[in-house]
Amino acid sequence: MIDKTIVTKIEEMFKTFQVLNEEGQIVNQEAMPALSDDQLKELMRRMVYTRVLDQRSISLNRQGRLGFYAPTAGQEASQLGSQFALEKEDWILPGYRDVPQLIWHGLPLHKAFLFSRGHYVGNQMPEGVNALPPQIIIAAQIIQATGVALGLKKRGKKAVAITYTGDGGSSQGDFYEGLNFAGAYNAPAIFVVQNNQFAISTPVEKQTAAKTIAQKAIAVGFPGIQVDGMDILAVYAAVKEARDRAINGEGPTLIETITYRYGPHTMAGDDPTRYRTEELTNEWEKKDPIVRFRKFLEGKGLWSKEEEEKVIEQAKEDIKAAIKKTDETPKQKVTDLIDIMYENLPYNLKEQREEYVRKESK
Ligand SMILES: Cc1ncc(C[n+]2csc(CCOP(=O)(O)OP(=O)(O)O)c2C)c(N)n1
Ligand SMILES: [Mg+2]
Repeated sequence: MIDKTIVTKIEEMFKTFQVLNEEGQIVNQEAMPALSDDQLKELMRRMVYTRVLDQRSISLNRQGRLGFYAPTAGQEASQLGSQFALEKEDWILPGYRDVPQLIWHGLPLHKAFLFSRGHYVGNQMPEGVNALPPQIIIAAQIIQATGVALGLKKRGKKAVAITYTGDGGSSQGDFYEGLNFAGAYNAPAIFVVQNNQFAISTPVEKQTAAKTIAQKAIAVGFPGIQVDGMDILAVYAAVKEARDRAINGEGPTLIETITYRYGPHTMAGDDPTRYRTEELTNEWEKKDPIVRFRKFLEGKGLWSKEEEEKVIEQAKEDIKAAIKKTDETPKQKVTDLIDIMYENLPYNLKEQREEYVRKESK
């Protein structure tokens, strides 16, 4: 009666999709995305730039010049390859670690720093930057992405909503609800689960009995794919196809990117050596997205040490200027928080506002 092999049969269908292997060789020519040399270089430029941003953000945090920060090193291919497949009109609903995608979608660097400091200006997207602020509540953005996608569909826009969560996020009720609703209403949504092997200290093996997270799409009636998340070409190709599907009315896609974060969960004080071995991290460093893409580009004569140096210098310069701008932004006041939340103030807040206007003018 109950076919016990059904699960393994389905799981066997979920093979990790790869285009570029660890040695920087194309292993799947058919799936090689049609990117120009300039676009390939741009992918590299963005990964190098983002790695520098991560290193600088960590030291700025340690100096007390930034606040909340979730390190991104290791996840560049997953984050930037997926964003590169989007168009300006697409909407991003990020999680707290997904600041790089926002930056390449148009969020100015100083605003990313203000977000880190908990300043409301960091959560205000400039006009034309289609994104929500990074979500801290795990997987809440999944439901919201389905809603945004349905809104785009209703308005007849040729655009998608893409959202990101982690392996841990895939255990939340919101995850299943959001996916199911998107499937039921054929929403133009892309759900990316960045499986970086851990939810803070919990390993993915403890997260679910399923062998892949990608297969969870089957239960809600749309396709899922597991992608080598250290391979920027594979991530790009998968998201590009998912986007094409979505805008052609073919509905949502679930994409699991297999990746790893080199750093701690956040800068708030977890110690990864207490839940991960050094050997494991070393293994993942061999899969590094920048190292393999550098090999690939060098093989094509498209990249040099000098070029990389230039990107690093540019990133450092931009970060310096952005931190200056962050410091120059007026401190947020209590009245700001009241003013940005309401169009019409309830009476009790009116009273509080008046009180704070008095205090702040002293
Ligand atoms: C609803 C909810 N529960 C718990 C937390 C605390 N929390 C913050 S990050 C995190 C782990 C998330 O891991 P994962 O989804 O794998 O994402 P990663 O941090 O690895 O990118 C938890 C439990 C939260 N922010 N929201
Ligand atoms: Mg995780």
